[in-house]
Amino acid sequence: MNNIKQIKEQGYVVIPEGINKEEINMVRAFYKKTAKKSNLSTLLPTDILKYPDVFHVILKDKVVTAIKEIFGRNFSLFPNFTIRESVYIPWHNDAYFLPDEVINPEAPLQFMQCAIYLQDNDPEHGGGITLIPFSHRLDQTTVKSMLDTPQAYEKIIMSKAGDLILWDNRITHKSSYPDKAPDNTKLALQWTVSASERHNEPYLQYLRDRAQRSMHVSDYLPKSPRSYFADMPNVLYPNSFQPDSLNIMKQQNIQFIGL
Ligand SMILES: O=C(O)CCC(=O)C(=O)O
Repeated sequence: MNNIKQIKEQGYVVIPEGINKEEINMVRAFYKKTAKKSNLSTLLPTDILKYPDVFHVILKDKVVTAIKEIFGRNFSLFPNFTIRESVYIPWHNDAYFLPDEVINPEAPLQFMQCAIYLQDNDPEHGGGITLIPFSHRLDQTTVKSMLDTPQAYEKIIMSKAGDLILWDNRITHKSSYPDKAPDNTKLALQWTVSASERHNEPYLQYLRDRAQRSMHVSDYLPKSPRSYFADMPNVLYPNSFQPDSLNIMKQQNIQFIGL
């Protein structure tokens, strides 16, 4: 199945080897150093921008080409790029706050969540994402009733370290929970891309609001990502971006939409 058909029908796509081993090690080393300095387990976007080798992973040709192919057009970035350590988030949906014309099951894809997990995923050790395929095309009442017996519908995405996973932000998903203690720290590089022309403002308002109040299951977890949301207004275009990053974004026609 091609990627366009796959995301339309199943709500997600896995692009194998989005990044290579060297890049995985580079991002892991950056996380370790930066998390130690900032004492945060969800890194700040402004810290990522200071280290273009890491930010440029998001701008890699292979990554950008896959996103453009799926959207069928150019896309925009929000200031919500981060690296997160060992988040384990229960079942949730990241689109229900958007207007009905974006989230209704017939609407075309407008927002995609992107994740590169820096370790393999498997049912024993976790390390990636589990989702309900096709749930982006179901109404909220149906999905809610499916969550009474999620084992009947869920799919553990058996991704390998460095794979790029893209999902329609209407899909219902959770972290893959480990049965056993993981071999190494679970890390993920995560960001959102938009092909929307009319609905970016409600998305941005949601990002602003999450700096002020708890609105998402992950806001209630012991390691709240509040400082990450509070940092987003500090990402200013073009001043927060390095000249190299601005050049790649220009060449790739990637627009940045700040708060
Ligand atoms: O990375 C994970 O474990 C879960 C990510 C997630 O649920 C999200 O980004 O909404």
